[in-house]
Amino acid sequence: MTVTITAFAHSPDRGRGLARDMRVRWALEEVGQPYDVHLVSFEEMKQPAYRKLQPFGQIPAYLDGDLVLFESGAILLHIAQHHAGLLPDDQDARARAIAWMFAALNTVEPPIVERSMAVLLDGEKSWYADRMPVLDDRVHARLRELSDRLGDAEWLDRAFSVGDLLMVTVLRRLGSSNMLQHYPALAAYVARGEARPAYQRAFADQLAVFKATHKAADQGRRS
Ligand code: GTB
Repeated sequence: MTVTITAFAHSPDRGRGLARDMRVRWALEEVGQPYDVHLVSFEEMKQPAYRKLQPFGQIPAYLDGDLVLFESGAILLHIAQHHAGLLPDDQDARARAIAWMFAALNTVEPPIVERSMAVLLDGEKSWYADRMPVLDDRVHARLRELSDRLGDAEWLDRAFSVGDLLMVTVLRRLGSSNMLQHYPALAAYVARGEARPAYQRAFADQLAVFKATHKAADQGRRS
């Protein structure tokens, strides 16, 4: 059965691999599971037919035979549980890797997303200048704590796991802010994730989508 995931037909990240299909692509590449990608427009994402796959009208969704899944964390856990390579065999280590997934999604991602949404949408608001230092501080607090915990280790709990995969994709969202520069251990951690061949393949694939759709739009404008 072919696995299919959904992704933006026109990603607002312009090929930087910041949208949440990237983490699913990366996980599928890590475990060697081939997959198809169904590209969806913003309009299609909000239609009832798409909401049957993803109730909130978002990407990514994941389809494998009769199984339809949404929420990138649940999709990653499913992939990791059904293939070797992303979760340790030892039960305690497995539980800790899953705890790092939750930490990435519930503890580290929210302040990062809140800050990036403010940068993206609220620059003109009267309260923006007062609000940003608060949002910056919340992100810095998490980065400091994560960096302290990582120390000089390569990965969060010995061997690379789906917890690291998720955490790296969450930290990448800070890319253009330069905040990671204050935490050399975290910057090196992200670079180690990005250097993995599976990451490179996933990144190239999502970039190819951006280039193809960008080129088609350019040709449309010229004709
Ligand atoms: N909790 C869900 C999950 O983890 O799967 C969240 C899914 C989600 O937020 N999807 C976003 C989406 O579909 C795309 S990834 N948004 C459309 C909508 O809600 O209408 C978030 C994202 C979007 C853009 C950038 N960017 O431009 O850099 C980065 C990340």
